[in-house]
Amino acid sequence: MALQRTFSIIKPDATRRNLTGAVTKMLEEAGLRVVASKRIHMTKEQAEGFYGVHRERPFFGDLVAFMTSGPVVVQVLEGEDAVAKNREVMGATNPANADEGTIRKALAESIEANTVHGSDSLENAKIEIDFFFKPEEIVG
Ligand code: YYY
Ligand code: MG
Repeated sequence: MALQRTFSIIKPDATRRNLTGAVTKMLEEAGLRVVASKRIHMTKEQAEGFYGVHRERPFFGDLVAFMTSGPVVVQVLEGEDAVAKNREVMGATNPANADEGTIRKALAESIEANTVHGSDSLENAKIEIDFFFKPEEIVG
């Protein structure tokens, strides 16, 4: 076990439905600590850059449109094995396949409007945290 930091986004479907507290509660109950948080409205350029690995995928345009359709809350989460723990509490990408007790099972609307983002590796967590946060914005 190791203390890690990971990156999370509470997506526009959740901010629209006033679920930022509900999502954060589930993250905290999973043992994750919010050590940085800010509400932003992503620009098209930010969303395209952030999801650059998906640029060639058929859903890329829709994904960028969705992520810029309303405010999001970007967060840094800290905890033991935070990367894997966050992926576990998020649930599967498609809420139809998500396990009971996960955020996406409980709250997501669709495979696109799936409520949360979470880094998929420690390496990507560092890259994604640096994409949105300055070091002094993270208070552990
Ligand atoms: O990491 P995770 O968010 O669970 O899934 P990814 O495969 O990285 O895809 C990123 C994002 O793209 C996903 O959360 C929703 C969207 N998406 C989609 O709209 N349709 C797909 N078939 C796959 C992904
Ligand atoms: Mg992903």
